[in-house]
Amino acid sequence: MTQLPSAETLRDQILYHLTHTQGRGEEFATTFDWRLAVSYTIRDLIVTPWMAALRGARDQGRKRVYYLSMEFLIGRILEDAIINLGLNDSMDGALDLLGLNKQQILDDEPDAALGNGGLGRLAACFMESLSSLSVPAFGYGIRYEHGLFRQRFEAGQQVETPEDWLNQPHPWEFVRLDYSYAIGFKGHVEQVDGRAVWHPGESVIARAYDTPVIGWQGDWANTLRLWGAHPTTLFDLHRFNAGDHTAAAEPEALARTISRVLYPDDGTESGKELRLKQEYFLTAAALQDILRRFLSEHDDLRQLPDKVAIQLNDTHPAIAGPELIRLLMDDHGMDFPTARDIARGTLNYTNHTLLPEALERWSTWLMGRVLPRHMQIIQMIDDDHRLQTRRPDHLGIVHHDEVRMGELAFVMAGRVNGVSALHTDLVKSTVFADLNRLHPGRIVNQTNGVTPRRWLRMSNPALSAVLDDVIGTGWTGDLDQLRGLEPHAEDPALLARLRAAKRANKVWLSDGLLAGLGVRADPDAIFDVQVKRIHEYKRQLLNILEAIALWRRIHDDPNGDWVPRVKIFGGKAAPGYWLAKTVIHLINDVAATINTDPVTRDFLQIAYPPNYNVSMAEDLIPAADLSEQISTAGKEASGTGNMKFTMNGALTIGTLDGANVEIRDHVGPENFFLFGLTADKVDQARARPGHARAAIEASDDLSAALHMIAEGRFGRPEPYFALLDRTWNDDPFLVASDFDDYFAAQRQVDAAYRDPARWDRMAALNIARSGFFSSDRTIRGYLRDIWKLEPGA
Ligand code: 26Y
Repeated sequence: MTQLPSAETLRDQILYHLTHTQGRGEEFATTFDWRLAVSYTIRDLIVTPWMAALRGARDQGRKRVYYLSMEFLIGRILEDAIINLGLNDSMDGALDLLGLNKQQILDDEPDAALGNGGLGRLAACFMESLSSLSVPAFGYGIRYEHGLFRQRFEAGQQVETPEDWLNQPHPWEFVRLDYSYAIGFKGHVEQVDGRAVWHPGESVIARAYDTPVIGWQGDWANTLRLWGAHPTTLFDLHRFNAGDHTAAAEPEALARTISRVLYPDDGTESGKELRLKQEYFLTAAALQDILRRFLSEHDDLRQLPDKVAIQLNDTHPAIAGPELIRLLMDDHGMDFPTARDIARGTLNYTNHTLLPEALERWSTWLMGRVLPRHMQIIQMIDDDHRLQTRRPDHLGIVHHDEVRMGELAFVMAGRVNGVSALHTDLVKSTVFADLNRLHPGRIVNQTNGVTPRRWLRMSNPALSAVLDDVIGTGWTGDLDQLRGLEPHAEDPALLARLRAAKRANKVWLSDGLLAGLGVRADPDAIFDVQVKRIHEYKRQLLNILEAIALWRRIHDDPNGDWVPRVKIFGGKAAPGYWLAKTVIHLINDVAATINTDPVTRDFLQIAYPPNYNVSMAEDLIPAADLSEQISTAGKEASGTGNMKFTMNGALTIGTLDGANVEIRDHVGPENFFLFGLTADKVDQARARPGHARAAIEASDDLSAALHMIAEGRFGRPEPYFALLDRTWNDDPFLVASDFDDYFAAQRQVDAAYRDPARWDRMAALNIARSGFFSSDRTIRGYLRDIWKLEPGA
């Protein structure tokens, strides 16, 4: 931005919006009114660069990136926008002039929780980096009325309640009534003069709701376009007039269902027709919009790959392959090979998981019923692929009466990418080994990253101030500049400043934990944090078992030289994921017992604040000393939380899994607490009969911990019998096999923490060497290797 508005100008604009947009006098204004007035003031300043970016991309005929994702976990928008516009200081000034409390205003904004976890948060970081790099891009998603459910604990157990962020005005979006598309489902296909004509049996309208995403320094904004589902006919007047008032509203209710709720799952399959409809709804609306824009600027659809790069965020929008072929053949009269090549030149696919239960499959019966024309085209793609690759024996896309969406996405993609080096190797050697042999070079790696604007500058002002002072402010837009900190890593004065920043964040969190949960977290204790979805492979169970074993040891030797620790957990379990919910219950039960033990209370506390979300992450991560990244090796595709912790100066205790491998390579093995089996050993270990039982019997600490649960030391044991039984007899994620190594690594953490100079140096080096994990680097990689376009100025 050329000229930044002053505090006085911002104040005047806020007052203007309070009066003219909110229609409120100052003396009646609530926090909500003020927040909206502030948001509209900031939004006004985004609109100009946004329009300029849209015009610029069109006038210069630039290639555009389209990111299709069922999830965008953006969190709050206001503070991020203030910071990217460079208005932090003048906004502080304006709010002071108005006598308003900034924190209160920021906290009034609900999180936009249109995602479950890592994949959705990655999409949000990518949108921010695309704008920061001035790349013309659109994010396409669904405008869920209810985002991810809210989590409460009742008697230690997760209870879900609906989330209703749209129950109030959402100041950031612009509805575009003119960008509405009909989306069909079901019906039948007819051949007319050699062309297929699909007559859908149902249809809904997809309406565009746009949110601008402003980049760092406010020069460029892209559009996050979320589709809302609306009925084609609002209302059945005939039925209404006949007196059936409820039934008259049915069409509306049915259509709206499609954008009503986010699929509340991050890995377990449910096979719902609604989910398939949601996926097609997003994809079909996005593709119609992309082709409309393309045809408004060009006339030859064969140039599509030169002007359009589409990224499929996992297989969820993988129906894009058949849909694009359908549009090109049925609507634009192309033959199959031409349509196929254009689609493959345009589409790319990111794989985020190897877990078999998260790989999408739809029965051919369901696919054929909901999307009959697409089922035909999928069969054509499959037959053609067998023919082209001369592999009639190839397993294929359609197999055992199921459409395998991973294979479909792969076959229709120009590039397929994994999200960390290890994950990409595993993609090549396991799930897509066969396809990789048929298409060598198609699979590429793009290790994930996170935006340093939100995850450092915004969420950690204390650390940012130290960085600005020591290495200048350039790191925010060029995270590699953090390297400039390295020469100071031996300087006691710098280490003291970093320590003071961390401590300030810990005091802030400690106050919050006391007020919110009644847990006493001593800011001098190790803040040991595990925040992420609750999943067996992520092994929150391993962490809580370590807590029990440690508690027992402290109890046996209360005068020992223990290092005080606060274990902090955060995360939601999918509502239908019974085992994950049992782990939540166990953590809360263990916390209730341990936290009140007068013998150990000064050494060990456990806090599990409910409803972990993006905003909570922004409070927890800057206050963490220790980052728990303890998944079974080979199971966590990348992780992105791990990167946020590293750049905020937390040390990692972790396995060689996902991006942990690269984090350790970058920060140096001496600055990382490694433990556990490696990915290549996991399968062998699991194959050994009785592996868990043997490991438990060999470990005093582990068997004691398990017995204490079974004996009811943490409340009624019955809820845990099945979990205990699974741990003894099956333990597919090798909690038992890795336990002793983990326990020992935790004691190394204690030893390092006892030596503040050593710890501070390690933390400083973690920060200094974390530049690689900026999503700007990731986006540059996609631009170069996948999308084939240049970043902007
Ligand atoms: C099939 C459907 C129910 C489904 C819905 C959501 C399946 C998977 C997901 C979400 C997956 C996900 O969030 N994966 C995570 O993606 C991150 C970004 O790449 C990775 O860092 C992380 O390791 C991976 O678990």
